[in-house]
Amino acid sequence: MSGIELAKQFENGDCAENKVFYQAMEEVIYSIAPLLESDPKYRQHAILQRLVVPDRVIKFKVTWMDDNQNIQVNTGYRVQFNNALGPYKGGLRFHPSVNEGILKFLGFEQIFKNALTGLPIGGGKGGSDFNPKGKSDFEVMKFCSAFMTELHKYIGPRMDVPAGDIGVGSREIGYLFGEYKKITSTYEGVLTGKPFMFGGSLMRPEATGYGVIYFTETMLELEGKESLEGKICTVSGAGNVALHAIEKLYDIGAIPVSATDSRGTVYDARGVDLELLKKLKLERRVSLEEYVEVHPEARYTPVEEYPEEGHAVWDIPCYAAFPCATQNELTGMDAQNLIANGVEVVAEGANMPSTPKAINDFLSHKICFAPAKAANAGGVAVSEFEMAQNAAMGKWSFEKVDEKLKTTMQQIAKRVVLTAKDYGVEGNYVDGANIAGFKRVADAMIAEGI
Ligand code: NDP
Ligand code: 2IT
Repeated sequence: MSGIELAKQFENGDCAENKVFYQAMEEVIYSIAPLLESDPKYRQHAILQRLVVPDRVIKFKVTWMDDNQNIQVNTGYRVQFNNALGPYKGGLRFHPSVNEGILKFLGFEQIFKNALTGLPIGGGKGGSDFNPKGKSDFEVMKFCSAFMTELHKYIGPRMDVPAGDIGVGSREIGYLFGEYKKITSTYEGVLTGKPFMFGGSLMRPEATGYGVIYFTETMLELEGKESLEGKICTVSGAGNVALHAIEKLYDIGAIPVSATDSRGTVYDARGVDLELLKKLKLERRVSLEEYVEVHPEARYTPVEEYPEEGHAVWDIPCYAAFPCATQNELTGMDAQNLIANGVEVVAEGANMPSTPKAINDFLSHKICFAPAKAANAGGVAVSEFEMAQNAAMGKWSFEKVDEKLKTTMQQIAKRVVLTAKDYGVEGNYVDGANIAGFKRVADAMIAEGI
C-alpha cells in the first residue's frame, strides 16, 4: 500500500493541505519495508497504522491588536504526534503558509529525528499562519502573548516543550516564555531556545547549523571521502540554520559562496560576507538584495529571473550543497544541475528540502546524501540539553554543549551508516535514518502497550 493510500485511510482533512505530510509519510513507509519484512512484530502491533495518526491536533483562534488598533485574527496549532520516547518536542513555525498539513509533516518527521538523537524526547510541532515580516516588535509581542494564552493549557516541561522554527527565534521564544510565566506563575523549562539570560542554553542558536556540518564531516570520513576543508560549498536560506552552517563552514576552512531568502539568491564567489548577512537578516530583517549594494562584485538573482521549477543557488558549481531554507526547495531540475556541476555531497539543514525526484537522482548517482532527520537533529538535541540544564537549575559551558553536540551528531551518523548496511541498503542514508528512527520509537510503543 502506498503512503498516500495508507494516510488517506485515516484522514478526512483537506487533501491538498496534506500533500507534504503524505510525501514525508510515503518516504518512511518505503524505507522501513525491509524492517517490516524481517520482523513480524511491527505488523502484529500495527505500529505503522498507529504512528501515522497524531495523538492529537490542537487548533485555536489567536486574536490580537496591531499598532493601528485593528483587531487581527490568526489560527494557532500544536500537533502532539507521539510521546513514546519522552515529552512531545518540536518547534513552532510562524509563516503565512502554515496549515495543519504542514505541521503534521513536520511533526511526523520530528518523531524519527528525535528518536535518532538517542535522547528522551517525543515528536511534535506547532505554529501559526501569523506573518512576522514587517511587524513591529510590539506587534510580535502582542501576537505571542495571545498565542500563549491558548497554548499554555497544552504544554509543560514533562508534557510538551515547543521551540523555534521558521519565523520563531529567541525574540519570539522570549515573549512566549514571558506570557507562560505570567499565566501559570511558574518558572520552568517549558520552551527551549530561550535567551541565555533566562534559562536558554549556550549554543542553541548555533546548534542546528553547526550540527549539520559536524554530521557531514563524520559522514564523509566514514565514506572515505575528502573533507569539506578548502571546498566550495553552496548554502540556501539566510536564517538561523543557514547562517550558522555558513559560520561553521568558515571555522573548518571551507568556502561558502551563497545564501538565499524568499526573494532571491546571493552568489559571492570569494565566500559570502557572514557579518553582513547577519546584519541584514538577523538584525535588520531586510531583503538579501542589499548585499550587492555593499559587495557589487557579488551576484544577486531575484527568484522571478530563474525558471519556475529550479533555483539559481543550485546552479552554482560546488563540492557540497546545504539546503537550509524550507521544504521542497531543491527540485529534480536542481539535482540535475548540481550533479552536472560535480556535487559530491548534499546535506539537508532544512526539513525535507529535497523533492522525492531530487533524492532519487542523488541516490542513483551515488552522491553522499545526508537526509534532514539525521543531519539537522543538532538543534533539537541542544534543546534537550537545555531541558536538562533547566531541570537541574544549572548552566553548561559553551565548550561542554559543543562537545556533546559533536558527539551526538557523530553517533547519529554512525547509527545511520550501520543501519543502512545491516538492512542491505549500504550508502542509502535515507533508509538508514528512517529504519533506525522508526525502530527506536516502535520498540518503545510495543513495550508500552496499546
Ligand atoms: P528562519 O526563519 O531563521 O530562516 C528561514 C530562511 O528560509 C529565511 O532566509 C527565509 O527567507 C527562507 N524561507 C522561508 N520560507 C521560504 C520559502 N517558502 N521560500 C524560500 N525561502 C524561504 O528559519 P530557520 O533557519 O530556523 O529554519 C530553516 C529550515 O530549517 C526550516 O526548514 C526549519 O524547519 C529547519 N530547521 C530549523 C531548526 C531550528 O533549530 N531553527 C532545526 C531543524 C530544522 P526570508 O528571510 O525571505 O523569510
Ligand atoms: O525542526 C526542528 O528540529 C526544530 N525546529 C527544532 C525543534 C526543537 O525542539 O528544538
